Amino acid sequence: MVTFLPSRPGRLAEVPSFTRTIGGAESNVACALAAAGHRTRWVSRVGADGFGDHLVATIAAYGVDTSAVRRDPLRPTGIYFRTATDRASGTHEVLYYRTGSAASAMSPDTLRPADLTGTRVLHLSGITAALSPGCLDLTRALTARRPGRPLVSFDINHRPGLWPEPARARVLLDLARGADLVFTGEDEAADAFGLHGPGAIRAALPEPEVLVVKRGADGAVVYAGGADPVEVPAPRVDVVAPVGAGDAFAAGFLSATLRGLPLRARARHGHLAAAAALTVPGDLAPPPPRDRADRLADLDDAAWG
Ligand code: KDG
Repeated sequence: MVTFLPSRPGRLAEVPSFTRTIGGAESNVACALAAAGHRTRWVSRVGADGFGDHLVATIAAYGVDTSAVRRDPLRPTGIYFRTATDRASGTHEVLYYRTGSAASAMSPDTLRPADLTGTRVLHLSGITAALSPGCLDLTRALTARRPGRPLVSFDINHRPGLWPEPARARVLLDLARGADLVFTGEDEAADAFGLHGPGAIRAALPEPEVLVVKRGADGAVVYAGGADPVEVPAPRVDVVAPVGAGDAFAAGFLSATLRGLPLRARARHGHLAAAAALTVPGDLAPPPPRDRADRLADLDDAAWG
């Protein structure tokens, strides 16, 4: 999506002007992974409009392969506006203009399992599933277990504003059950599913081999198979805006997964990438250089606590 960031703090009704940038959970992950040196492809639909031109050009400039992005002459590129985060409450307002967007017209034809030959990781999120029945069918088809598929990563990304039906909790849980690696926030799981605490979340989601429960400043709890959960503290940062930090975490975790790093190091790379995103107003921040991130991820637990 094209994203509009406010020129100053305040309610949407009061902000006089906005700056255009880019956002969108899956493209954020693709950009961050490309910036971290991985070969990445983003599959989506945008309008045959100037916003679509900007979005595709900006994402391609990160090094992401956008050759599978189709332009829809009939539907517009999705956009959204948001306010600056209110420091006292940690909240921000979001206004989406994406009903009937080009991306909402995606369907299982957009990406067939056969198109994934040679792909190591497929990253999906609950946001795409929320966009339309066709997008939900696409997400269902891609999370369906089948032999030889890539590692399927799924970020719950619960957005009640996009998806008001009460059925969304069950649908989101079913999608997550089909994935190999699932990311969720602890608060998000409480809001979406009424599940309180990492243990309850794991009990409801035993299928994914790896489950990451993010706890904001309190770090993350990572479950892998039947092993005891691993708690990984987060570095302390002065938060400018939380939006995009979850995507950055997923990208850092996936990057370390692709590099075959151990579980704790994966979560630490997730935290380091998220810390970078937390300190900028937009969704995307350049991830720390790999050698520096590796040195930080290798520090003793005491330095991370
Ligand atoms: O994770 C960040 C996303 O929430 C943001 O870029 C916008 O994709 C978005 C959404 O639908 O909320």
